[in-house]
Amino acid sequence: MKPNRKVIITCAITGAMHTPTMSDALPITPEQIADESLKAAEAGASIIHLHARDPENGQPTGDPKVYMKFLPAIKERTDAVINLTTGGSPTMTVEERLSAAMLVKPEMCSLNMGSLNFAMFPLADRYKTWKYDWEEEYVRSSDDFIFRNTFRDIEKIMTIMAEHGTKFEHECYDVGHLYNLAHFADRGLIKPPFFIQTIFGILGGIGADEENLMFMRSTADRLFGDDYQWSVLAAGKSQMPFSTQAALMGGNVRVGLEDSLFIGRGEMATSNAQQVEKIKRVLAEFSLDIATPEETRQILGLKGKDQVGF
Ligand code: KMH
Ligand code: ZN
Repeated sequence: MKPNRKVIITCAITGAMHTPTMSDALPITPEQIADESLKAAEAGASIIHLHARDPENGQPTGDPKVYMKFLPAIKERTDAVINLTTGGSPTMTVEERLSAAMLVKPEMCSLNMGSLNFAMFPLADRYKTWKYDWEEEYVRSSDDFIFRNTFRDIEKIMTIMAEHGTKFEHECYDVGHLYNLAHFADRGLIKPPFFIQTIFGILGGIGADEENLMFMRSTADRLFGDDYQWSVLAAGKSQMPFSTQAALMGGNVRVGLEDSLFIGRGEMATSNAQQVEKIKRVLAEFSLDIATPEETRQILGLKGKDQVGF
């Protein structure tokens, strides 16, 4: 891993796995998504990872028109790097997942590095009533969901987005996904430096155990040497402990309501910015400085805010 003195904080604002019933803080409308993004950026996040939701009912959508209701407002009011999902949601085809990113040509987008079971159905039993009709079935049906990211899918997203100069947040949910990235690098389809997001604690992916943190890190070191920046996200209650450990090991961190709705044990987060502020406080305790958006662009070799398509 390339040693990096400044810590890049990514904030994933809303995602597609949590549903409106699960937290009143989860942003749904374009106004809420823009507002949460700006506050997270002000709090210290230099990358904002974004999904879109139907403003009427919070259902995840890949519709570029919905993205365009909040992206320009975010771009206008912050220098933070905008990173669009290409993972979308369980109900979307790969084409739907890619359509907004193809249109807006962001500085960064996610690229999920392998197929896996991706489940949140155990959460369903926590709720007796739901805010919207679609939610319960959406959560429960994840016991039969395969998050499809075949080699062909990955190559397609990689090739199309690279033509737009977009760099990737390589989402690696298990150790094989690191080898998949190495495969594409060996074929010369993608060039370093890589921004590797190792992900822990998704039901279907590698568990949030410390040994796995070390294992993913040492495997990435073996495969990519100094040619990558390492970032860590962990789902739910592991979010802050894993971010802290990653930062102490020289890595970067991702927080945000996409990955965890909590701020402490049993305590719901009230905003994305609250999680950014918390990890920033932790980093400060260890004299770790955070990267500004410009420093982040430089570290990751991004094309620049003025080169996007929106
Ligand atoms: N929800 C995260 C665990 C994507 O947007 O492409 C992974 C993610 C996927 O952020
Ligand atoms: Zn995402």
